[in-house]
Amino acid sequence: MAQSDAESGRIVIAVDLDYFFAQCEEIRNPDYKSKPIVVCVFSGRTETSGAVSTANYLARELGVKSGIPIVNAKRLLANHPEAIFLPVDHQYYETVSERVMDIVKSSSSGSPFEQASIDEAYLDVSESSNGDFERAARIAQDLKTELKIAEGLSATLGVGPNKLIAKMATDSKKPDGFGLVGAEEVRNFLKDLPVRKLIGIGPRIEDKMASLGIKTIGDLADFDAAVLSESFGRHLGPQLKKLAQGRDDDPVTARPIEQLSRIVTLKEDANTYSFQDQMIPLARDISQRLSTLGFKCRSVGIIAITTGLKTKARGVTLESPTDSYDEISSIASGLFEGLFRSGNQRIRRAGLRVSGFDKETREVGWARREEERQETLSSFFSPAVNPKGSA
Ligand code: TTP
Ligand code: MG
Repeated sequence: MAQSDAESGRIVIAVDLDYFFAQCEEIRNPDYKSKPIVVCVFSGRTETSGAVSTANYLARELGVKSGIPIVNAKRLLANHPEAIFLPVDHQYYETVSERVMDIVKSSSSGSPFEQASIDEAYLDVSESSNGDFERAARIAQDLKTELKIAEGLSATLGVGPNKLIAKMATDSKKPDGFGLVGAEEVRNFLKDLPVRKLIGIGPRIEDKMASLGIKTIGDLADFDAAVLSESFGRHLGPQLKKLAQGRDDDPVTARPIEQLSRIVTLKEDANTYSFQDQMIPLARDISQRLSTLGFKCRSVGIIAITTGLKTKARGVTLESPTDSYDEISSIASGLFEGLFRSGNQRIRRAGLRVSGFDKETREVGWARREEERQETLSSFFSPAVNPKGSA
């Protein structure tokens, strides 16, 4: 039989930054702190078409949340002329995220670290805390303080016997909070929560659960396994029951970085390579990041998104790997010039991408889930580009 979490003695810390994109905007402009801030993915069709990416807690108190149409958010904030609507600035949030993740990673020397999204990470501190939840709590509290001092950012942290419980402890204390659920407290912590609060249960599963009379996570944990398998399938049924019992053996896994990319919206649409000045900071940033990571890349590519929202990607493979700004920059220039020579293109967004990191350095790298991060940024690439593909 599998070991229970109490027996395995695992301790995991979950970190999730509060209202991340909106908080980044507040750091850049402290006047925003006293106002409702709504960060938007404008689709460009009309002035208000698109969806809310996130909002600060002042705006959330007035009903604004991730995913709602911008027009609805405007309606909710109609009586708040001080409210500010801003477009997403991924480039900036990525840079803040990278600094935050470096702090998280180094907060517990050598502990397994996993970045789960742009603003979310896990540390397995079983060893560094010597299996002691109080010590783990101190590591987490110190990290929370450090993020505040170093970056001015508020985060919520959770400690638990696995990733699921650490994450749910975090969710229960948002924002600017700290939650600890010891291995022996898992059942009590979960039992009265609505099933919807269990990570992985969305509205559809919730409805089906309701039709079976399952309202709380405790109901699900005790529910007949055979009926669950019949209703949700032989894989999902038992999995849901296991999660409801607070059991999760998913390890905190460092994942290698496969690629790094940066992209910007051009000051003006371009049909020649007239935006070299806007590519300079991107190339600098990538070169700096490569050198911080101790990486060199074998492939350098460009990404261009046309005014018709088509994505064009081009790239070259180098004989000897590089992290040099000059080299990346001049390759990118050549690729953009070639792109414009090859046809009549009108470009709205442009970016650089490097990949093909040396195997050796990749394995010992900072284990950033770069691809997944990019995928969470829904508007970063159009679906036409496969971020895993070579440029
Ligand atoms: P979350 O951590 O889910 O949300 P959050 O940080 O804004 O708020 P909190 O953690 O305090 O509840 O997501 C991180 C960022 O991802 C978020 O700031 C913006 C982006 N995001 C979207 O663009 N669309 C979405 O639907 C969600 C949920 C997040
Ligand atoms: Mg967050």
